[in-house]
Amino acid sequence: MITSPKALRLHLAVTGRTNSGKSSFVNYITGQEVSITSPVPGTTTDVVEKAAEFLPLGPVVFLDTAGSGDTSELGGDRMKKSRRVLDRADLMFLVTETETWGTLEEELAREAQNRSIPLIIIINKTDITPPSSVFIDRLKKFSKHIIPCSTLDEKSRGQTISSVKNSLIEMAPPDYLSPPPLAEDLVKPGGHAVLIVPIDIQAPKGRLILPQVQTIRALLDTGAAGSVVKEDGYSDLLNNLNGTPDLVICDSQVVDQMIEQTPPQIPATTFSILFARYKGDLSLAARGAARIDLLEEGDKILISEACSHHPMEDDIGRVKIPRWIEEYTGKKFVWDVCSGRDYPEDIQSYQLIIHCGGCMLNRREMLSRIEKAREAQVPLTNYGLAISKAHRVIERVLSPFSDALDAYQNCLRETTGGRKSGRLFQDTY
Ligand SMILES: Nc1nc2c(ncn2[C@@H]2O[C@H](COP(=O)(O)OP(=O)(O)OP(=O)(O)O)[C@@H](O)[C@H]2O)c(=O)[nH]1
Ligand SMILES: [Mg+2]
Repeated sequence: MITSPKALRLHLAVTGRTNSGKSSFVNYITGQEVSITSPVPGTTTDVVEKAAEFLPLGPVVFLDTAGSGDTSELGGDRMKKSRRVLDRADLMFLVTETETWGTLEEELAREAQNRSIPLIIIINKTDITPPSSVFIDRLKKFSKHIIPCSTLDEKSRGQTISSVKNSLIEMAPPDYLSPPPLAEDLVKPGGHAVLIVPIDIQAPKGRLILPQVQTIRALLDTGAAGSVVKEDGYSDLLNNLNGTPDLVICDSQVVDQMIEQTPPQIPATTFSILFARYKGDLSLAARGAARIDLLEEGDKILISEACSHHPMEDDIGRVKIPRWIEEYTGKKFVWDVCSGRDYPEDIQSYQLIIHCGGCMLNRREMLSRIEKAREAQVPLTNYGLAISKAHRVIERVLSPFSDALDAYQNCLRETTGGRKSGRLFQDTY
């Protein structure tokens, strides 16, 4: 993602009074000493760009500006340059110290408002003076996103980064959150994909489920063809095809059977894995799946299902996934299920979250769930990956996605030697 074209990065302007800690804030959040900081006001004399990758959100670039309120000779010019930065800002951080909020900050906040640039206020240097509730209340009329921070406090860094990310997920423009391709990059115009769709008791009457419909639509939009077949007709279909398909996509529940019948040179994956990428972050989910090998007897696992359907006999989330994971690991776990909108607030007691494809969630909500898991330090994977892992075919179904496959294999390498700390997350990230 570091190679993402600049235009696709979310541009984050960092403004505020000189010496408020703008450059320190950028360094603190990105973890890299790029912007020069110093106690001399007016240190940053030009706009310093710092590209970073904000998982699960995507690529961003911080635009660290020269401080406002600079009384040195060149200050006026610098201020103009800094203001010009707002022409390309998708979002603005206004860095202030406690109780130093004045005309200058109000002007900057108003400028953001006039230009419809979403604003996040960072109250920095809380180690010197923690903000009073009166002060915070005063700022609320400018933004509901107010984040206190001290860039000297290494212990709180993770928490501050999470708060920043949560605000970004909430405020980023919708086109930035527009999803990566579903299958359009895997099947080119004129290409052909085979879709394996079991019609069992869980299949709704008279229709197909959303991931299947959306995948067919994506193929049509690309100008590719799709053949849809039940699992028991797959082998015959393959034999009768002229040539080989560009991709085979199956329902996760028949993934073992699909892989058995698919020659190794044909790229193959599952609907759920396509959705892990489309709605969230496939590499992160792949790393989460690698952590299944580190689970220990009695660990708590959360199954999270975005839609609330009536649980059926042999339900995928409630029965099949727990059974397959326990068979694969040879261990027993404590399983909880949440469904619909009620993603639990308190997820810290879990060692792993297995999320559905999220076809009923928008990307913003899925990303925010992923971020919550990261904040609580719980690895997260998805149905398709967990099932493929349990059936020992995960590398095969990840092979169309080289980044995610690398992420999985690297993570797996780190797992050899077993769990090192009490919590799985520590070993994961
Ligand atoms: N105590 C304390 N000092 C801080 C904090 N953040 C930054 N500083 C210090 O404040 C001074 C200014 O920090 P910079 O990051 O250079 O501030 P800036 O806003 O980029 O300044 P200009 O580029 O000159 O406008 C430096 O001496 C920092 O070490 C903090 O959270 N707490
Ligand atoms: Mg600076």
